[in-house]
Formats: sequence, C-alpha cells, structure tokens
Amino acid sequence: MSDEEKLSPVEIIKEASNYLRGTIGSELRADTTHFSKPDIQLLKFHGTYQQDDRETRVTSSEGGKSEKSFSFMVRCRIPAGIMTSDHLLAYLDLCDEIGNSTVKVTTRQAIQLHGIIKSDLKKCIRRINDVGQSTLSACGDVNRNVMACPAPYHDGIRPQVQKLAYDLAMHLAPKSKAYHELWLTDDETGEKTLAGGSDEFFEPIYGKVYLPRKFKTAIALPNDNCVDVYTNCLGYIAVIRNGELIGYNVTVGGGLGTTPAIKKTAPMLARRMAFCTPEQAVAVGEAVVKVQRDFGNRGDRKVGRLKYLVASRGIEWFRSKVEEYLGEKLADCTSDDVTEHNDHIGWDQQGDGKWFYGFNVENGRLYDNENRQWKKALRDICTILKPEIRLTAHQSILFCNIEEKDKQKLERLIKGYGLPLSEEISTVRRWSIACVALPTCSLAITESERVLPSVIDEMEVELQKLGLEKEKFTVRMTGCPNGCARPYNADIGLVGKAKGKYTLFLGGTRIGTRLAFVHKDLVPMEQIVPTLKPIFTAFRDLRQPEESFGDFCNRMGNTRLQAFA
Ligand code: SRM
Ligand code: SF4
Repeated sequence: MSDEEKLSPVEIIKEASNYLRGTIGSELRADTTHFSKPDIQLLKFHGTYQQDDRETRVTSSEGGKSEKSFSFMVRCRIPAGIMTSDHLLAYLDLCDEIGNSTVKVTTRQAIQLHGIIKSDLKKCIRRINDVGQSTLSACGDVNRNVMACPAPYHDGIRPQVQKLAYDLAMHLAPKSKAYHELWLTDDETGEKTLAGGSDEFFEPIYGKVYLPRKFKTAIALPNDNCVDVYTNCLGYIAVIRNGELIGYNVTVGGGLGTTPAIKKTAPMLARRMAFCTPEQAVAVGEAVVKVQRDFGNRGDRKVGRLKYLVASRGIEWFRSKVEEYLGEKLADCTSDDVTEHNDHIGWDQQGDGKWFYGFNVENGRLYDNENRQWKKALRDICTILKPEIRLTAHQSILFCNIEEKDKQKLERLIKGYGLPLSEEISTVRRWSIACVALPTCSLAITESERVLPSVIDEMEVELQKLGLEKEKFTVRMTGCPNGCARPYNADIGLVGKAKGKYTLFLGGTRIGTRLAFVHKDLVPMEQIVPTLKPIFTAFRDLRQPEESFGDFCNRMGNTRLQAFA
C-alpha cells in the first residue's frame, strides 16, 4: 500500500465514530479528568480541545512521570463575528464561573474559553447553546468559522457578504445528531434541552469520514481584505458594479501551516479560480468541499489541507472538478482583487445615522488585573449600552449601533477601567496580533501573546526615534510555525522556532497578498528589535514615496536587508 492509500489514524477514528459520537457520551459520564485518544480527536468537531496547563505540569517523585492538569479549550462558531451583548456577557460569565477567567477573541472572529475542567464541559457547551451560540464545527476536519468583513456599514454590500458567511456556515455544518445528543440533553432523562438538531442519520455533504483536514472559508471586499482572504482554503472576493454586488471571484488553496523540517509543507496563498454569482456562491462552496473530500490526502495529515491538492493537481484540474460537481461551467474571474485592509478601529459611521466603535483588544485577550479591567468594561458596556458586538480578524471588537448621544458615555466606560481608547494606541501596536501559545497550546514552542506587548514597547521607542511612528505595517507573532496569527503574509512575521527564539519574516503586505521571506532564523526574543532597527533606518532613508515597510523589504530583497545589519 502506498503512503497515500494508507489511511492516517485519525481517518480510522472518524470512520468508526458513528458520525462523531465515538465513546464521548460514556467518557463524559465517567469520573475521570480527561478523554481517551480517539475521543480527543472527535471532540474537536464539537468545538473543544483537550489541553493541559503546561506550566502546572508536576513531576511525581515516585514514577518521575509527568502528571498533567487537564482542562478544555472551548471554541465558538460565530460567522462573520456577529453576536449580541447578551452573548458576550454569557461568555464573560462562563469564563469567570468555570473557565480560567479570561476570554480570547481569535484571529478568525471567534471566541475561545480556556481552562474548563471535564466535569464542567457539558454545562459549558449547553450554556453556550442556551444563549443561541454554538461550538459545533468550530474545530475538526470540517468547514470552520466562516469569516467575513464584520463592519456594520449599511452600504448594501456588507449585509449580503455577512449573510453569505452565515449561509455557508449553516450549509456546511455537520448534520450528525451527535452534537445535540451529547451536549444538549438532560443528564438524567436523556431528553433534549434545546429544540433543533438535524434528523439526518448521515452526512449529505461530508459522508462518514468528513474532510481529510480542517477547512477554512472567508469573504472579502476589494477595498477591505480585513479577513485575509488569500490565507483560506476557500475565499470569495466581492465583485461590485455601480454599487451592486454582482458576484464573487472565488479563490482556493490558501493555508499557512507548515513544518519547517518537512520540505513538502509550506505556507501558500490561495489561487484565483473562477467567478460565481451570489446565487451560485453556496453551491460552489459545497462543490469545493466535495472535491477536497474525495481527492484530498487522507494518508498524511501533514499534506491533507486543500492547498496541497490544488498545488499538486493544478488550478485548472481543480476548477474542472468543481464544475463537474457543481454541474455547470463557471465564468473566469474578473480583474477585481483586494486592494486595501481596513481594521475598522476607532469611530465610524454606519450609514443609518448611528456609529460603531472599533475597540482594539491587545492580542484579543480579555482579563481583569489591577491596571486594566477589560471584562468589567465590557460588562458595563454590554449592560448599559447593549451594542451589537462584532469581532474582527485582528482579534478586536466592534461596538455597533451607538447613538451620537452615547459616544462619550462609551469612551468614559472604556477609560474608567484603565483601558486605552483605540486612538491612544500606537499604530504599530494597533496593527499587531499574536496567537495564544503558552501556557495552553500544546504545540507552542515559544511564548507569543504574553511577550508581544513588550516587543512592541521596544519597537515603539525605535520607531518614534526614527520618526516612523505613524507607519502602518502588520506585526504578527506565533509560538510555533503553524501560523495561527497569520505571520507568513505580514510585513513583519515572528514565528517561534526554538525556546525563546523566533524566525523573523519580512516582506509581506498589510493587505495579505504576498508571502514574506525568512530574513533571519533563531533570533532571540531580546534581539528582535535590535535586528529590525537598521532595517527601519534604511526604510526611512531609502524608501520610495508612499512605499510601505513590507514593499520596501520586498524591493530590497534579503541580501540587501542583511547588508544593512
Ligand atoms: Fe490555529 C492548531 C489556536 C487560527 C493554523 N490553533 C491550533 C491549536 C488548536 C493547537 C492544537 O492543535 O492543539 C491552537 C489552540 C491554542 C489554544 O490554547 O487556544 C490554535 N488558531 C488558534 C487561534 C485561537 C489563535 C489565536 O490566538 O487567535 C485561532 C483560532 C481561530 C478560530 O477561531 O477558528 C487560530 N490557526 C489559525 C490560523 C489563522 C486563520 O485561520 O486565519 C491558522 C493559519 C491558517 C491555516 O489554517 O493555514 C492556524 N492552527 C493552525 C495549524 C496549522 C494547520 C496546517 O495546515 O498545518 C494548527 C495545527 C494543526 O492543525 O495541525 C493549529
Ligand atoms: Fe499554538 Fe502554534 Fe497556533 Fe500559536 S501558532 S496557537 S503556538 S499552534
């Protein structure tokens, strides 16, 4: 049997799971702290990861064995990041009552809770559903949270794009009843606690073994690629004529995860495939999913993502397969492409007489300490002003539907809890994001969200000295090469490679259309800013008019950049 024919162990687990059930039900009832290996894989489809706090691992004196302090990360599916104040209040309550008292706004416009112990897991997922949110398919080998520009503009386009995110999320969600059976039933009677759930006994789109790997979808606008569309398996770029949405240029095969030691893996930007009308968009998405389902690599999860299928078979082959599954030919892409990235931070008008405020949350982490009370501020804002809440792909929050008369009140609530207004944050901090990494992420090699703020502190000083403090460029840090904060197409990417050391990438773009290159490997954290300093200086002195930092690095090329050092 060739490598491709031999199924990976996760395939066997999915096949035997009876549509995502496995033995999760009985293991949930057992008086244990954690699940068995097969169920850990299946739990992901239900929106939860078994983790352990890597800092509280203790070594028993007898066996010398590591005993883990198990807990669960629970991720919610929030298409286009759109939710209500009541939803956010429910997450804040849950994190305080049964989580680690923090909430993470993710790079895919979703919410994560950490530190849920096994005996609270069912309660956690049920309460999320009770308020009308879901964790189903937030993780696992299925279509994940669908991203779309969250800005609440009444422009006739955004609402359609956001609705498509919702429609795709619902259409591509698993139909197995397992989710309802396991999480939304009474422990004693087994009765459903919440109406809904499909009556299907099979998966019409996915089949028994779901997809070979995770699958990600995003929808962008030409003047606003705030979702980083080219890093997704499936992307839609709105095509607008005379103010009307006439369709989408569909992209396929983006994805950033890589294992540097395995040469066949690499970050890739998506390719432009074909044009579809708004009416075709969901069916085209389904066809793309089905082609990956049937032709994606199920033998080696390292190359199971759609990007490897598109790269190995070619975009023409892929498009013809999609057309075959769709049952019709698609038109070619128009020339429309993404040209800007709006992070939606600060005040902006919605176009209906109301305002929204983009609130920059540093690395998406909501917590309270003696200096800053993110959670208290959000509780007050959500209780007093009740804005609609929208999450951005840069880990931040939009407060929507704010009346003119309430603008100052909102600002006072933010300032009252020691938090900076978005306008008070430096440009470089505003455009920086970091992944979770330590202590919860089992794959983390280095710190990320806990150390990026201090790296940015140093960067602010140098940029100020050079008069570059107003320059807009993205800085993205991750604790390992998986790329959860999308470092590989940023102006500056910092990727954890060895303890306390990072690979420094340069030359991407703020609009996400170009991959960065490795400038220097294994840079100790304290050397990051000193390494960048001569390049910032050269940028100030040698840049062309209006040239961005990423474009400058790309034009110079790495040999010249290294010479500046
Ligand atoms: Fe991610 C795995 C966190 C967005 C690529 N990611 C993980 C896990 C679940 C670690 C694990 O497998 O045990 C991390 C959980 C850490 C924790 O303690 O919470 C994790 N990923 C995150 C989040 C929370 C980062 C953040 O700080 O915001 C993001 C959650 C998004 C969401 O709401 O769904 C997150 N992950 C991403 C992105 C960015 C994106 O999708 O726009 C990427 C790069 C794009 C891509 O998918 O290619 C990304 N995560 C990965 C990979 C590499 C996948 C690959 O193709 O190789 C892994 C590991 C894997 O799948 O094997 C991973
Ligand atoms: Fe964990 Fe690596 Fe993702 Fe960071 S990039 S959250 S360290 S998997």
